[in-house]
Amino acid sequence: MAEHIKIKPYWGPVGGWGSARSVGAILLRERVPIEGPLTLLHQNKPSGFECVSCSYAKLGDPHPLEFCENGAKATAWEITSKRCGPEFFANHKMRELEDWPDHDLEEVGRLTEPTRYDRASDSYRPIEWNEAFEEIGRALKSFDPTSVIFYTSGRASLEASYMYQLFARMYGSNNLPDSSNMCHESTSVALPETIGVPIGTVKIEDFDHTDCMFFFGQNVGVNSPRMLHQLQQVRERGAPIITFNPLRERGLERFTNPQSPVQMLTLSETKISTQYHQLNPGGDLAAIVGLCKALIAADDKARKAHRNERFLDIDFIEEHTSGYDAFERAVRGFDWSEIENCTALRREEIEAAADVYAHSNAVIACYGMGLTQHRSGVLAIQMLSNLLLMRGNIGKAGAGIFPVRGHSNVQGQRTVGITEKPELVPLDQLAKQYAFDPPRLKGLDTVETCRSILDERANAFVGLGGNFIRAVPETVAMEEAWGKLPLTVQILTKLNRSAVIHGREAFLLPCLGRIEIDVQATGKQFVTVEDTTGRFHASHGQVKAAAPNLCSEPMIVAGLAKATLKPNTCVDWDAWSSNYALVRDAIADTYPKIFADFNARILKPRGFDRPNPARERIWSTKTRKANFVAPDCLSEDPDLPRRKEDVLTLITVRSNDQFNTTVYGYEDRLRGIYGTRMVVLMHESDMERLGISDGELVDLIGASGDGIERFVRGFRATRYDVPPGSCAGYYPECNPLLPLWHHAERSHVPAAKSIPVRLQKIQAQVAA
Ligand SMILES: Nc1nc2c(c(=O)[nH]1)N[C@H]1C(S)=C(S)[C@@H](COP(=O)(O)OP(=O)(O)OC[C@H]3O[C@@H](n4cnc5c(=O)[nH]c(N)nc54)[C@H](O)[C@@H]3O)O[C@H]1N2
Ligand SMILES: Nc1nc2c(c(=O)[nH]1)N[C@H]1C(S)=C(S)[C@@H](COP(=O)(O)OP(=O)(O)OC[C@H]3O[C@@H](n4cnc5c(=O)[nH]c(N)nc54)[C@H](O)[C@@H]3O)O[C@H]1N2
Ligand SMILES: [Mo]
Repeated sequence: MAEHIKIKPYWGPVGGWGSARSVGAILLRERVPIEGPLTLLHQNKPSGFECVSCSYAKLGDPHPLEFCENGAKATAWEITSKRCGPEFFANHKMRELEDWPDHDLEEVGRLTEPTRYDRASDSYRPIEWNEAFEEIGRALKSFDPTSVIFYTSGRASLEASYMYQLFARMYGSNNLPDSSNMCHESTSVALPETIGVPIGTVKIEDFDHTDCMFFFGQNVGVNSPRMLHQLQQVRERGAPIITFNPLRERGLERFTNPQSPVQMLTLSETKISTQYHQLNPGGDLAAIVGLCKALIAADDKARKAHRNERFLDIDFIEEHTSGYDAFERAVRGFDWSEIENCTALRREEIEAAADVYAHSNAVIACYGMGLTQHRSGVLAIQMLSNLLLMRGNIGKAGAGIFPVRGHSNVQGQRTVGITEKPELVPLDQLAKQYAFDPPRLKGLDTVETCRSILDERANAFVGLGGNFIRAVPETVAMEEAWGKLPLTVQILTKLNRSAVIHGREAFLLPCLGRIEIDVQATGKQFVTVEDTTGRFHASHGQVKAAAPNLCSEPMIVAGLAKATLKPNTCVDWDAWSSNYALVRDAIADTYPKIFADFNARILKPRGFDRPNPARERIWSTKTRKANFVAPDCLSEDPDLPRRKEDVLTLITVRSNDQFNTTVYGYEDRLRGIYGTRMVVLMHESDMERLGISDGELVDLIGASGDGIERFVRGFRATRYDVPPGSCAGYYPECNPLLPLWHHAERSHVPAAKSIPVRLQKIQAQVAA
């Protein structure tokens, strides 16, 4: 439970002793002091397990300790010795647990038994695995398949994910939304149109050759800390790093490598960003247009002076791209005053960044949720692609576009068929391989799933991991509708809100985590994942299962499939779940170009790469070229011009002590916020203007203008270095403020980084 609130600026670096202390503390708290450190030695090693935290790449020649503070926390959280067994449920009603914070629910420990919701006692009661499968199968058979949702959170392995999508499709549904729909779906929509691949083009080796990096809205020190090692090397070579972010994130400023004895003992640190541009939330689209505009101006000047040095890569543009002229016209058409207005940056600042870009030969542009989670997120990513294409920065060593994905296998799940978009799946091949008629109708993505639940059209929700109702927008309405769902089935490791609030019939199916040893009838199994650079790796469990009665995810999917589907001689679910190599063979048959010889190639210590034509400058687009996209507006949000004076733009962020809805603790060390997550970070000029003092408790009221009342209460206003007119709060506590319709156009990613809100003083309400 949160206690002892302390808020003070943090001036230290990311990493360093603060990080080491934090890892030690969580290992003790989860009561894994001996096993923990030993397990950490196997993290991200060829014969070890893949970290269950972020999706960052794994090195071919790993450090002795290849993990970060947050990876260590994720490991401790999974291998905790705490348990949530039948005795816990016997003593707690769901009504009571509805008031528990996210941290406390997961902190109870690992679930140990399959359970079924019992209305009389308002709690979950143990059930035999087979009975659970039979009951769920019976219910699913009674529903229209298009009214059933099969959600996936991005942690499940390639094997479990492939089986799960096949199960859903054989059942008759393409309703396969996943966490990616709230995350990098904007990337998956933007990049195929510009460079012909749905993923980034950077490999870890590129860091050795890059001579400039950009960061747009990605908080590397918190969310992909292992990348700091590469950044440190980049900085040691003298290459600049330029950051655009509304918050001054410590993890993008300075780093002390906890694995460098010299840096630790001398308290020395590496400066990460050489330029830091604190722009308005959603100002990226305009900022990147500004960068392109400055580059065009520099090139005009060079041309007029008849200098040989051009700032555009004319040969590349002519040979490899389409649409440049229209793009250039559009960029020339925007005024600097409009760009300055949207970004809150001065023209000279943007020109300074453009100047570094213009003089660098190989540039990597990294980005994260700061770009994808806006109404115009897809266009902003396409602008970044434009910027890179102008100087041929795609398909050359040391250069490329680098979306840093979230969950450790979220990219891989798409690769093996987890998607609601049937056109992205080789349905004809599946039809042939398994002699069935796959559904062709488009399935529901996350936002559409929420709508179908709100409208009471959905009959069942099956979740392969994740914490759906806590992660999605419109929390209050969603929770109410969630309780009316005829059936909820959660395959999970720990108790969370999506289990506590439950459907009329509900089952919890606890599974093994990836760090655990998974022994099946044919022996010890390993699973596979794809990292954010498109490399596949094996992951070998290291510790004893948390409880004897847990099933692996493939076993659970097989159990559900057998109980639900008509027998099909082409799929032997039992054989698959007792030997995952057979699932890998099946994946290779479905996707031969990517996975041929899967079982042999995955044994290589560094894994193997997925083909990426854009890296070879082969453009799998309609034009067979890389496409420039002409921007038609600079605004992050089409509704913005109508906003009133007292409306602030709320950014929702992650702390250094959480993994998505999993809250490890209340120490956001890097932002200096301890003991509470109920804060709203504000600029002092807004505090003054609105008459709110530092530390005062306020309510946040949704201000999207759709007439629906949305609020969260009792947040501590905290003076912080955010751009005037914006404020920041934590995800998921702020999700009740996010309207379901407020999402990126085309990708449907909820615009969680630009939520219009008003602040209301609590005294004012009392007086009224
Ligand atoms: N430890 C840890 N690691 C994680 C996660 C975690 O919760 N904890 N989550 C995982 C997942 S699923 C994901 S998707 C990733 C998320 O990792 P990130 O992509 O880093 O996502 P966020 O932390 O939500 O926000 C990123 C940054 O965007 C900035 N930002 C906000 N709005 C804007 C904007 O308009 N423009 C710009 N330029 N910047 C903006 C914020 O200040 C913040 O620094 O991390 C993954 N890794
Ligand atoms: N406002 C706002 N909302 C956001 C975001 C934001 O930045 N702001 N970010 C969005 C993003 S990027 C994402 S990815 C989503 C995240 O949404 P989800 O992926 O749905 O949520 P998580 O919090 O990662 O899920 C945590 C749960 O997963 C279960 N779990 C953990 N490990 C395993 C495992 O090995 N197997 C199984 N089966 N279950 C396991 C545990 O029970 C745990 O409670 O949230 C989105 N929502
Ligand atoms: Mo994510």
